[in-house]
Amino acid sequence: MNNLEEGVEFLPAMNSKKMEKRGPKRRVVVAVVILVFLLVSLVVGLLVWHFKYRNAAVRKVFNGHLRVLNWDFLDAYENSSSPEFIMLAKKVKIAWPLLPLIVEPSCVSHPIPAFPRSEGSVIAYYWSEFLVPKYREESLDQAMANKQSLVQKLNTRLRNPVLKVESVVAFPADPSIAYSSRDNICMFALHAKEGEITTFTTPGFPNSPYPNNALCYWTLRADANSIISLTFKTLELEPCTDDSDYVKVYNSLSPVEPQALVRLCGNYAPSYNLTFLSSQNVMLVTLVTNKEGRFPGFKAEFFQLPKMKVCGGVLKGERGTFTTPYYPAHYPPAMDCVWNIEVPSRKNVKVRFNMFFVLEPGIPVSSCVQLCGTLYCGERSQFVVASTTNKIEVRFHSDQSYTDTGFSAEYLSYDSSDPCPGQFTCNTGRCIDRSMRCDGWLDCVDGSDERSCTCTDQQFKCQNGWCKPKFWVCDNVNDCGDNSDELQCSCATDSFKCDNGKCVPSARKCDGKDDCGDGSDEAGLQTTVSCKEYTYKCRSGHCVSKQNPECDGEQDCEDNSDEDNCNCGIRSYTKMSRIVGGQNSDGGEWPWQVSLHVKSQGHICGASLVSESWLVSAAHCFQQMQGTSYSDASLWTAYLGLTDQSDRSNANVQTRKIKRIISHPYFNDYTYDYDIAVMELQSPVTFSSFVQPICLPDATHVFPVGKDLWVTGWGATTEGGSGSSILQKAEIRLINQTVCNQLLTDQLTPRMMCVGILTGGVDACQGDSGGPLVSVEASSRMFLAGVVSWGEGCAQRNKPGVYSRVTSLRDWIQQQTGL
Ligand SMILES: *[C@@H]1O[C@H](CO)[C@@H](O)[C@H](O)[C@H]1NC(C)=O
Ligand SMILES: *[C@@H]1O[C@H](CO)[C@@H](O)[C@H](O)[C@H]1NC(C)=O
Ligand SMILES: *[C@@H]1O[C@H](CO)[C@@H](O)[C@H](O)[C@H]1NC(C)=O
Ligand SMILES: [Ca+2]
Ligand SMILES: [Ca+2]
Ligand SMILES: [Ca+2]
Repeated sequence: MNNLEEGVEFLPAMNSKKMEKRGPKRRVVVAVVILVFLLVSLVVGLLVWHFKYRNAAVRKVFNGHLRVLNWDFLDAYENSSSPEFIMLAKKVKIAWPLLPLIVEPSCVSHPIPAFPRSEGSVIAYYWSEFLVPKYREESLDQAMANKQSLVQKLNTRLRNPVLKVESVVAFPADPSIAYSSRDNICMFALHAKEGEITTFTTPGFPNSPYPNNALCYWTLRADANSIISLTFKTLELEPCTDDSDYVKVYNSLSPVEPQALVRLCGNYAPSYNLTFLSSQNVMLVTLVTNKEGRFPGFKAEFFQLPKMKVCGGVLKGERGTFTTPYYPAHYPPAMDCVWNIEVPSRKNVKVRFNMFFVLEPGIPVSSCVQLCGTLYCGERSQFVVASTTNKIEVRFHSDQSYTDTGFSAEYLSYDSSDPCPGQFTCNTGRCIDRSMRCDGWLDCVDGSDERSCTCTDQQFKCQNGWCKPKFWVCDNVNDCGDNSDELQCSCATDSFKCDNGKCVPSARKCDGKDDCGDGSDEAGLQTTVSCKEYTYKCRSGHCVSKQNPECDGEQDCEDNSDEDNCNCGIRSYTKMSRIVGGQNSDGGEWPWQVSLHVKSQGHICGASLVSESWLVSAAHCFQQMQGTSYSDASLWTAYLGLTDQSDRSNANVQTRKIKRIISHPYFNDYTYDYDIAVMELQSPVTFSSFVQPICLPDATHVFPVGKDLWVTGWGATTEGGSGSSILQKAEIRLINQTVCNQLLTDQLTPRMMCVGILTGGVDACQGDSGGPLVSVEASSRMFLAGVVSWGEGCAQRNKPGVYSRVTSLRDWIQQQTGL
């Protein structure tokens, strides 16, 4: 009880200088900061309850605010020892005890300061605790949720007519804050200074990790009629799990879930937008940490902005753009915007959303965009909404909690008789390239580009009439929708399908003999088995039957050698930017990607970093061509940590000369068989968030047909062709070797593998010769599955791409590099 007064505090909404300017007549908005404990109550009832129900008591914590009318602000309220402050604090405390339920004034003291909201009134933020008998818990929840009756109860209780309470809001407190006991509590109160940026950090940042078992608060305030823009410049917390450390930001001074803006954990790539806007002149930032871990924490800055008067507006003309407020920052909560768009009267109008992120984590979507009577919510790829008149209205609503980065849109006028000149018009109004019609991919969201098609030689006709590229037949993925592309490949009912596609009688499964030829009918039986070509061999020489045991986080070999040397295949950033859009990669997203330059020719090939000193690339990059011997190591420079080819002097980029290049001696420049090479760097690289090695799979590693893989590159090939300045990525899928070999008229060797582009939206070449094809395995660790080899250099829509199969070339890589 003795720390009670510490929890009560009154603060002005704005600094006093500003108030003077406004003149004495103007009613001043006052910030009152109150921590109310429900101490004062009906003492008799309290005692009775104490004896009767103590053991069955439930502790309930509520946060909220109440608005007090007709109260003038005094400078003395800034000082919690002043008599004026103490008097007001008493009045508010007398006003507050709501229900005769309180038993124990147990002072859990996390003072949650408060703030002003509107002209002529004072808003007090409070934190109160109740101990209620279990059977009254529900009625307490109901009472607290009923705003009307709270106000009534409060006003009848008030003896002093000067204090008139207009509204009361109560929310159950955030459980992880209210019901935890933590050793380290820290509190900081900050007020934005006009025209200045205020910086704050976690305790110890950046020299020491933030404290464990801690609860920290930063209350951020700005002048009345302002809002706050908060940006985390760096943020590195414990990786996200259910009970990991987190930072939570509230659009309030109370840590209550209905006003939470975001929960942050892990670490974020520098391009991830971590700017958040409030809807009022306050914000609360909390840090909640668990018992262990050593992580740097965050550095944040904030400043005040004038509150936006109107959102939306009238937009006229042939075309134009508009975005959610403060895009690409996280839009403020509780916003309503309306854009009325009008194009010249002879034309029709359509709106194209290029970026659309209106997502609320784990909660039914309530922040939405309304167009032509339809609601659009969540996270969407580019889409178009067309109107059949020259007008369209776009409405945007954001609710009280969890905001996102919003949308960026453009409107265009179009001719109703020819909405897509030279292109195909989807029934939704979107324009797509003519070549996308009947190509087996849904390019129109409604699939209208794939209706009424005649299948070509290269396509498979599904039973439901769709045409699909033949290479999606027998890849264990239902592409037709009716599974007809997979039916002819399944085994008879009493037989087992091996990983290599062979069918063996079910009785032969687990009989100790390898009937499939790849061991898949015997996999998972015993842990230690006799060694075969397809079994993983531990360093001790023992073999295990488990498929792909390397670096999966489980000890499979007795000597744990399957989990040695696993410092690979993991990105440093757990959250990548979503706003760069399209197929552009984010910095640090593919830290093993290498760009190989030749003096005066620029970027020629890609490669993958597999250790501090070794790269894996394609042998065909190092041939004799046009009088240049590309096998000469001194011609080449390797760029690591590079994302943008035009930004090679970026501090995250490491440059290395090449010591030697070893191409596979069996490389055949006619068939491209054995298209692999390794390169040793002059000096080792330093691993960082932008430079990390990819895992090399064991020779026995299985990448199943139908698996999703990623290919990355700047889109250049040795054959030339225009690339992209930003590193591109594409998700592709492994194709059945038999099917692919038929399509490519028997050109495949066992050192090759086939992939096809997975999604309809990708139409440009994404990979570079020599560049990586990676597979995401257990616990998001990535393995090098292939090296871009031939087939137009990379995967294209209607043609499979051919890659060197790393597992078949693994032993050679080991011999050359020792890895
Ligand atoms: C706060 O008020 C008390 C009591 O009036 C006074 O002693 C103290 O000096 C004041 N503090 C400040 C910082 O003005
Ligand atoms: C985030 O959005 C804000 C506001 O538009 C912008 O100033 C900032 O540069 C963005 N940050 C990043 C990393 O894109
Ligand atoms: C590949 O396709 C053939 C049919 O063309 C099928 O028999 C085989 O099982 C498939 N392979 C795999 C691994 O699914
Ligand atoms: Ca299509
Ligand atoms: Ca399929
Ligand atoms: Ca393992």
